[in-house]
Amino acid sequence: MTKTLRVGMIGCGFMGKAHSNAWRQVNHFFPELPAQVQLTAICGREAAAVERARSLFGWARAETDWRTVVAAPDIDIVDIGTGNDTHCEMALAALAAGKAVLCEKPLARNLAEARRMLAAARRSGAVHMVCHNYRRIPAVALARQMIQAGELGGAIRHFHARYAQDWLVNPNFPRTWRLQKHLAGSGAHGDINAHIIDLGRYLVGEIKEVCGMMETFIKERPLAEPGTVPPQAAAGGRKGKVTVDDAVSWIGRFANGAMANLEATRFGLGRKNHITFEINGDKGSLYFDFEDMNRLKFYSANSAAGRKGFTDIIVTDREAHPYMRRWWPPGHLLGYEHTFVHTFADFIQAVADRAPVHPTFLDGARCMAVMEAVEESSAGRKWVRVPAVK
Ligand code: SOE
Repeated sequence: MTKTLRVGMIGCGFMGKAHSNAWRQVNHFFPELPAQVQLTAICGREAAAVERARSLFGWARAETDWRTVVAAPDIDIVDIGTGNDTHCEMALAALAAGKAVLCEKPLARNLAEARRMLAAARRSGAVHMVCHNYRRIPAVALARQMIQAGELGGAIRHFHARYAQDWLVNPNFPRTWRLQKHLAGSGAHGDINAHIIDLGRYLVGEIKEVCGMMETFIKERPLAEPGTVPPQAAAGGRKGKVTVDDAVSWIGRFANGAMANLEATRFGLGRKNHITFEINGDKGSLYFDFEDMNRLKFYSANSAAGRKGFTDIIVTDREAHPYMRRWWPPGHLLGYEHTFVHTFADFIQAVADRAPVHPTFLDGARCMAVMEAVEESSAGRKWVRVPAVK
């Protein structure tokens, strides 16, 4: 008999929408999953907004107190898609109640919180995962397979990545929670650098030491009018201090000797959600650009003389490419929303099997350890070793 897994989702903003869509689609496109998902409860602070999200996305009930969701006997999975200041408290409560937990990135505001979450996850024995959805872009999953199979050679030399957005270029963009350290933990660093650090760890390995620089270009912004979507400046023209970074650049060394070179910015004018990476090995290279996410570019040193150059792999082959047999005939492209469907499919399988699923809270905490080392490096203008997280 197919099992039922009942989901309680906390958060009904951008991630609430992306996650709701994936929970609704996952059983249709992954019919062999051993469990059927039920969209049991969606939770948000504001009753009218959460009720709107409930009816729009097809959840059975709307809640305004996350503690009710976490404690509910008819919930098996708690999905946390709220602001970063709430992740730790919610995950600890959900794990203590024996629920499986899927948590948005960054796992927490800082390494201390992430370590507490990891310890709680281990104590509970429940399945836990951080929602680094970009790992499950078919082209990225293929890149990992190719690296593991040695197609880039025996040694990786470089991981070069950039995540650029531009939504903060306007100095009148208001100071939302994402721009306040006590709520967000950090700025571009935790929000988007966390994604490319995660990709670096996934594709190349652990990062050993770092040297970074962080910048806040606009130090004060208009206060935000609470509850406005998109965020509006409050009347009265008062300003508040921005306490997180706008941009971060850093270099580092992986434990396997590869060099890292990463940049994350909310000031990449013209760049909306620009994620690129290039990986150079001693026998081949890969290049990926999220704005062309169905394509992976591959250079092989083994190509015949006179035929060398980057070739385009269109990652839509049902037989050869990760996740693609669930979707369309070759050449029919996937988008951003599919990355969540893939993530949730693997999560559901793991919950049904009671097996670990990457990226775990250990991955989330190790990512956070790299982030804290970059912050320490930037503040002290020095190289810093990444603290061990076991
Ligand atoms: C905002 O910068 C944001 O929504 C991030 O929070 C997501 O993680 C990223 O994938 C898209 O941009």
